[in-house]
Amino acid sequence: MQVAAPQSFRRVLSSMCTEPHPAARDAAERFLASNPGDPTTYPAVSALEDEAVGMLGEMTGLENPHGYIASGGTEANIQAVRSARNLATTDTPNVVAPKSAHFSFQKAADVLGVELRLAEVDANRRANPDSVTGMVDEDTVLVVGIAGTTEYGRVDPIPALADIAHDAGALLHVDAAWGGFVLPFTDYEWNFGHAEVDTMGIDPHKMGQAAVPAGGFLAREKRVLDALAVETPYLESTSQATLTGTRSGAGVASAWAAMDELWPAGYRKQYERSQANAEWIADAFESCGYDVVDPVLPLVAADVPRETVEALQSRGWRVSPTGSGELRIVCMPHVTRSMLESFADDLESI
Ligand code: 0PR
Repeated sequence: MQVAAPQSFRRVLSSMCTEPHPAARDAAERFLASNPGDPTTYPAVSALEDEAVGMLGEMTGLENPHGYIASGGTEANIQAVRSARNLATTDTPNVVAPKSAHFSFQKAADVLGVELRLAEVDANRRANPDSVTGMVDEDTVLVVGIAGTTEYGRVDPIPALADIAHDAGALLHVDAAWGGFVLPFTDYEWNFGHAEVDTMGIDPHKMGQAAVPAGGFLAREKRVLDALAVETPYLESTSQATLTGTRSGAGVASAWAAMDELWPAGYRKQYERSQANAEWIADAFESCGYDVVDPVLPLVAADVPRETVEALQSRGWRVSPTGSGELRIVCMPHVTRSMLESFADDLESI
């Protein structure tokens, strides 16, 4: 039987997935059949998971992290909401997040029976602290800040949001699913060392160059992770804090291998390459006469008309729009300068 070939990354410009690092691919293949959800039966992958969480802690300014390798940013966001809800006493919990938050918070609110309040963003597309303050009340269990938004790569004012959350008796969650592997090389204040962040999502399977599925959920305090744990009577281990039960050892092992290989020098080099590419393609859009949203992280949005986007798509470019219709290019590791040059040639000729 002929197995279908996977999608090539040669023309993929808007995805947040990428070609895994060769060491990560190799590790994923070797640990495919192990299940970190059952750590006493599969201790080798479980030990790798502990080390991977330790490395994520190092990257995010947290000395003694509590967490695990999740299936991705969606699971981390659901778990942040779930933990905050479980720790609170209100019967009518709400979560306040900026409008720029990823749609996974809608899923979290839906499955957990929590009200989601969406605050305004400012002219620079960052969460507006005044708007957040206006929405927080005694039933607020969690405030969310995004460190690298899905559509524009913006970093919210995390220290200010942490103050607002804690003044209201709520927790502060940072969604660094995409930004977490580039932000260590910038001057932004986004991590556990910069502010009183309680939980964070950070995805090795995005800029971290691990194989899918590899997300990260981190908590500063053990009690916050423990608020997620259920008893597991028929396993040798006694409790489980993850949302999934059986999960792939591939994600865990590949996250470990990618970070072992690339943190910090390899990630720094990748950030510099990606950021330079983002600035290059932003200039190319501008010289074609399009308005560009300044790439503060390696993600560019340009106001390109729909017909042009469709013409690019029909030439094989995998490009998707933002909610307001801009064409979005995410400078992931597989997005090379020569790919962008050939894209810019097509853009110009259209
Ligand atoms: N938080 C942020 C800030 C994100 O950008 C994303 C995903 C998530 C959470 C959710 O992460 P998971 O998808 O890992 O659960 N943002 C991209 C999006 O939804 C994900 C994506 C990835 C889209 C690859 C397309 C694609 O080909 O747009």
